[in-house]
Amino acid sequence: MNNLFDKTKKILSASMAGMAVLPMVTACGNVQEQKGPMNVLFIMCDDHSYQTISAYDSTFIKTPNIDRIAADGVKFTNSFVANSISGPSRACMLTGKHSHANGFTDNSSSFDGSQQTFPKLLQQQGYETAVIGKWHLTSEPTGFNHWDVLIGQGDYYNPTFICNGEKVQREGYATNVTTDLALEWLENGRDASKPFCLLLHHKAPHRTWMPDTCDLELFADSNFPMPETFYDDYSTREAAKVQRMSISKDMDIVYDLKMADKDSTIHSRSDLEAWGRRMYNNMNPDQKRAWDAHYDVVIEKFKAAGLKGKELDAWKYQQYMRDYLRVITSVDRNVGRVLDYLEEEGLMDNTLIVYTSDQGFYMGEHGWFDKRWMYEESFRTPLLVRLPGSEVRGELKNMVQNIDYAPTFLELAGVEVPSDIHGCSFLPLLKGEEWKPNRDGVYYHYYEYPDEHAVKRHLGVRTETHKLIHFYEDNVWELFDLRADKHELNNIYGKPGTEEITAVLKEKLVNLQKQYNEEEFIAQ
Ligand code: SGN
Ligand code: CA
Repeated sequence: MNNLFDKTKKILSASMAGMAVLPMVTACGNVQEQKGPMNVLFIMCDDHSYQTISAYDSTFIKTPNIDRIAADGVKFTNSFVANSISGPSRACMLTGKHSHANGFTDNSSSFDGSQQTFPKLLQQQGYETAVIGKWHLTSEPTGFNHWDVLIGQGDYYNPTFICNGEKVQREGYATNVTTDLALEWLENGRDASKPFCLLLHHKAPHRTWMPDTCDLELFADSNFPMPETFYDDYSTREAAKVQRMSISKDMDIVYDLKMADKDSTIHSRSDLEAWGRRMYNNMNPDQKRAWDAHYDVVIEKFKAAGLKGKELDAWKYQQYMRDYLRVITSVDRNVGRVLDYLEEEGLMDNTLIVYTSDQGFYMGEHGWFDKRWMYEESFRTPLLVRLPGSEVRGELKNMVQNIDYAPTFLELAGVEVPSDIHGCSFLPLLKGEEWKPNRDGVYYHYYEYPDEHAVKRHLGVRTETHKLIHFYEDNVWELFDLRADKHELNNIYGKPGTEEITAVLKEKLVNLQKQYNEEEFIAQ
């Protein structure tokens, strides 16, 4: 570890090199000038629902380490994505632009790495930049001094990374390995005379929610409350009737729920069953032993129970939740390791810490797993931010979006935000100042149909009170009054009395499309 003297030297040399002078909020709300550049630690998980972060909701799990970020900072309760799926969401974050403008509209796209991104702009400002963990943008990362990323979705066990162009397979569990790599880069990899921007992006808790061996017994006796919308009949929502992300119908017993029995008497959808059995084969003998010690017992009980119908649904839900929460436990523990490191190294006072997910996720609401929809559970994403020096605490209700991260980081670093960026810096909110976003409502566009979960393409606008969605290929509209119908069960589009609000929302939608130059999709 570096000693304090070395650190003082580093900070001095950086500020003498003419780095940004950052504002700092005092206890009485005044802004003080703090010398020296602010580091950025941008932690992101894949598919981490706000329902499973105790800073938001402690129904399911306690996440004491992730909550540390909120305790010394803020939690956004209306934080949204622009396109609720991995690659597109990441491209929106990197560029600060909606999908049609950054070109990465669905997971089959390849990111044009020659375009402007916030890591590149920070790098030009003298930052040392790195991305470690999930990348999922197909092309090689650009704008990073160091990159060590999983291939595609990456594996939970013994994953292969591409480290600055070289393939490396690493033994261990992905969340631990990714954290080890991040700590190693912070400690020995970076040029410590420069401020850093580290994108620490976990694969977890993405499907198939494989826990670390040390967490397998957690929650074994827990029974989680099934959401009240689990048996939603989608009676007012046409697109929701044809999706394929139902826990009851589409969640696979062998692949998703790990019932890969050794004598192969349990069968599921043939391709998924084969994958489910293959995932196990990727483990080393110790990992397999720990896995078997847990799942073999669950498998035998499952076989003996012979469950059907609603009993089987309930079992699937519990099994899904247990594995998902075990994976979150590992994420939380590893977030704690990083925070401890920053504390030990005296970096807490000079590092902006962000915790988020590439989108929200269904924990059985509407009967679903997965994401993609503009409905709240997947459109909304967790966002916890700790800005050193700021006294602002608690909940921020302003509607922010993942296109806002890039301009926020740029403003923090003293970089002029390029005018072609769609997002809007929310740094003023973090400092307790007035925030005037450059938009009237939040715009959304999802493109990946049919793909494996059959969610129709749609776009829409959300205000603080309403949401208007257009499934434009079928010309089907949905309108929700979010105050009266928080679960979005009652589509009131076309109902008497909604003419005025519909017209207002359509105008907002068209205006946003014009603002973002997405004219080919102008709503009818
Ligand atoms: C994989 C998953 C899907 C998931 C997509 C997108 N199937 O294809 O369930 O919706 O990723 O997720 S799996 O069998 O490969 O697990 S994303 O968040 O990475 O975009
Ligand atoms: Ca994701």
